[in-house]
Amino acid sequence: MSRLQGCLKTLNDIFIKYATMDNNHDTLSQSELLQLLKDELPDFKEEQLNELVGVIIKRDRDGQIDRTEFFALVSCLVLCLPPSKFSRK
Ligand SMILES: [Ca+2]
Repeated sequence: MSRLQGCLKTLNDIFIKYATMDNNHDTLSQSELLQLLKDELPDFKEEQLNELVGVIIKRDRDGQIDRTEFFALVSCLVLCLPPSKFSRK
């Protein structure tokens, strides 16, 4: 498996892991999204993640983040954050 394939599989696995924490397995609720970001972006401050999730959920029409919206969110994070956020320490 190539690195990109591995990354896509990992992202999909992460989505499934958190989306299935409640009865709606196809989407991330606000609490599922917040838990995902806290666990998977441990370098971020909790206040930053709370604010980010608040903005995302407020702008979302149904308050549920589906797979397409999750991948769009990940793309936005990659594009908006400085490359140093992704370098290995
Ligand atoms: Ca869910």
